[in-house]
Amino acid sequence: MKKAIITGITGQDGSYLAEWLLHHGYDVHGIVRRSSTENFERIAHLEGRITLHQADLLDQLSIIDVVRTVRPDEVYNLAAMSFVPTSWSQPVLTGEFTAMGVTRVLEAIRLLDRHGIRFYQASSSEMFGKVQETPQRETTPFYPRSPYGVAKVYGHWITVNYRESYGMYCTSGILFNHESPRRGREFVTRKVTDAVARIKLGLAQELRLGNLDAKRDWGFAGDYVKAMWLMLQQDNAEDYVIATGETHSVRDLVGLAFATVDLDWQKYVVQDPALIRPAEVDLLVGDPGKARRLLNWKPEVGFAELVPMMVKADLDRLQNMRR
Ligand code: NDP
Ligand code: GDR
Repeated sequence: MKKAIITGITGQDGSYLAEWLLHHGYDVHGIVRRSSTENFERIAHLEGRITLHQADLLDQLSIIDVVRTVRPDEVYNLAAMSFVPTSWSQPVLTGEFTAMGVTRVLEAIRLLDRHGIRFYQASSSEMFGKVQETPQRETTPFYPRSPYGVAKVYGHWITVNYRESYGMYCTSGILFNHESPRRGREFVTRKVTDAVARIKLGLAQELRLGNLDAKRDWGFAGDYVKAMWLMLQQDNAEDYVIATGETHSVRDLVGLAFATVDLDWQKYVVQDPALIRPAEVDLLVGDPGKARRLLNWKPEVGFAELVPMMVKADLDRLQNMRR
């Protein structure tokens, strides 16, 4: 039985990846950080089927300890400070988690079993930032626009460097935005679908947003975790762009979400200058051609299904809470 460690198992992607690995017969271990209030909502349904270990990306020895205890075949490094606006208010901490945290996990693997453990790094389309080419592919130069994006560029290159320096099986998945009903409510898709459901049920009157013109390549998290796993099942470790190849504006997203419940978005959306970012990523659209060719991966859920799926999930959740 293969063993895997997932850092960030309590996050959106961690929960879907844990399900996917269990489905493939893995012994699944997750790293969780100590907190006075447990935050295991996304993995509650997996209780008894996964093993959790306390460790922190800020603490080198705690990571070494978990890797030594579990002796995994694969490590998926999904833990990060992942919300872009917070990276301006906490740039140092973001660098510690999102950049240096990667080195700490790689060092644990290098020390304990550099040729036996395969490593996946959660890189991001935010690294393309002020895009130098459209669509963005594996060879497109990076130009990050936030402390988060800068930290992810470090994480990407240190992953490439450990592959090249030590011959370790290290891959970096450059994933474009991916969403689901389990997405954190601060991210724009979920913020919108949650607000649409509240407005529809009479629980809220307006939705405050920032830049409506930004464009993103939005996919479904359940599809994207399959690509992470596929990247670790190849003969050679390589880096891949994972995207749908389609882009939509925040305005399109809002229009579709409100239309799903037969409401006119213009009556409810208020633009709030406080939500405009110091530097914006205007347009992202990925070219998933390499992943299609080498991994035989393609997304199953498109934008037109994703947004109504999320609106419906929020409506169901809020209605159940009222019962
Ligand atoms: P989430 O924000 O939902 O989850 C982040 C996870 O990281 C949580 O489990 C969190 O734990 C954990 N974490 C944060 N800091 C630490 C730490 N110091 N030690 C241990 N664990 C920590 O992110 P997603 O699931 O959406 O994303 C997963 C990864 O993929 C992230 O690295 C993100 O940057 C990257 N990514 C995401 C994309 C997306 O569109 N979703 C696109 C491209 C990249 P806790 O519950 O304790 O907060
Ligand atoms: P992003 O996702 O920054 O792309 O990072 P987010 O959903 O936060 O923003 C997408 C775009 O929407 C615009 N926007 C708003 N965003 C938020 N959060 N809230 C608002 O009210 C709002 N109004 C407009 C933003 O300006 C932006 O242009 C996500 C994260 O998951 C990262 O961890 C990941 O690496 C990238 O996706 C790929």
